[in-house]
Amino acid sequence: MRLVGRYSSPFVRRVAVTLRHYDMAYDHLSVMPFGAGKADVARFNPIARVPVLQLDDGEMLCDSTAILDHLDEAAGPERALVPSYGKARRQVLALLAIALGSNEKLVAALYERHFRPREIWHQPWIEACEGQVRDGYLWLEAHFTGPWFTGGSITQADLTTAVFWSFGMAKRPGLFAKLDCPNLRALGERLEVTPAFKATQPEAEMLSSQLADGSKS
Ligand SMILES: N[C@@H](CCC(=O)N[C@@H](CS)C(=O)NCC(=O)O)C(=O)O
Repeated sequence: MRLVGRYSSPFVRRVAVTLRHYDMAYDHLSVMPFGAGKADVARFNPIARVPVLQLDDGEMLCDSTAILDHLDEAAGPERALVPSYGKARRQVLALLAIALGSNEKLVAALYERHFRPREIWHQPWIEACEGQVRDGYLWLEAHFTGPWFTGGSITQADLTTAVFWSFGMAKRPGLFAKLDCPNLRALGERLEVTPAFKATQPEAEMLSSQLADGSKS
């Protein structure tokens, strides 16, 4: 298998930590879907987005949720990080919907800062997106059971939220440091020291330096 995309993308990284959690071997093609890398990514995905997982027979899976669904199936129902059916499945999917939505709103606000000249940043849009980010993480915090999100077993809600939390702390430390989310902070710290997370540290990337000025507050 070949994973396309850089670990600096939280969507790519949640796939990578899951592959490692399942002990599934993969090659990593570390390319960015912007600038010079865009044409490389378009070889794997017609709309040049990451992540893509290319299977050994050449089949391409696009979008982290579709990729993780395949990995769960390959891992089998006993090990799957999203339970196969029933209330347990709905519970994990409900948590993932809010984690994914919150991260997408964070990315939308980051893109506003990155892709538009500072003079025409639309501050009300940035604030609306970041308000949704805040509400999403506070909801997740309130729904954390412990020791893992849904109780005694680790699920995809844990891996994904930890990846997204670290991404938010790196990109918008001013916003994330103010969030009253001790459970999510502890979850992130706990998982970041595991082999799967250590082996998938985000690369330094161009967006960081270009965003740094406006995104630290
Ligand atoms: N829903 C997608 C989101 C993937 C996504 O937003 N990827 C970003 C990198 S973090 C990307 O490829 N951006 C380039 C673009 O949207 O043109 C997933 O879960 O995989």
